[in-house]
Amino acid sequence: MTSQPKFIVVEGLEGAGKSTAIAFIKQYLQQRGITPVCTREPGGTPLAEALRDLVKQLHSTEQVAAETELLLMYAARMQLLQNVIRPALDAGKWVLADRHDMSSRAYQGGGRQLNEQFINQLRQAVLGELRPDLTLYLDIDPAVGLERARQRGELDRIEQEQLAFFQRTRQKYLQIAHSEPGIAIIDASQALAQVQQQLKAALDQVLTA
Ligand code: T5A
Repeated sequence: MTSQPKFIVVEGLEGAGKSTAIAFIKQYLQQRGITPVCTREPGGTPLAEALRDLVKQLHSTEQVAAETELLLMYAARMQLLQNVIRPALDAGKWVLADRHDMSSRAYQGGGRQLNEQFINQLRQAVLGELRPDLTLYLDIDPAVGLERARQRGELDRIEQEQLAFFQRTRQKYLQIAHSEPGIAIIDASQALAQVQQQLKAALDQVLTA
């Protein structure tokens, strides 16, 4: 088993099962003597959590510009990177992240159709060369995912978007997953046991790398 710390990210649309997957992965790693530092985005520090509240709440008196939304995501990400993710990796700890940069590329790049060059400039400024060792992308039909999310309670500002927004977001997720290394596509429409089998297979690759 490797002693190198790894940065593992779980991605996907609302209701894809990210929280459920994170709980499983955490336990799977702990059984192998690894206690990961768990993060979520946007959020994970007091300031970044405040930005999360701002970005998720409905603003009845003004429209949130897509560029503003993107900048808030990267502001929260910078704060989390500086205060949690980089220090953890530098200290030799594993990091298990509920969403990261791929979310901005998919939601703001795909869903909101923001300029890719603008996003890439922000990525470079905020992330530099940092990339996850493994991204587990939980792929789900947005209609199925949103129905799961709806059953859990009230939908937030982004969750209230039209289905077409989530279809564009999914397309961008898939486009990135098919064209870049280190991304495992997990069929999240399957029953939990099958999803966990897929997660194990992908994790075992980094555990033995
Ligand atoms: N955002 C975020 C951006 O636009 N840009 C960015 O850069 C970033 C970082 C964040 C919001 O911000 C946006 C995206 C989001 O809109 P969030 O709370 O982090 O919000 O993300 P959500 O996707 O809203 O989280 P959810 O809790 O809705 O989804 P999960 O975590 O994917 O799903 P989970 O595990 O809670 O499961 C949902 C339900 O499905 C069941 C679970 O038991 C649960 O009831 N379930 C299954 N049912 C059947 N079969 C399975 N295989 C199942 N797996 C789970």
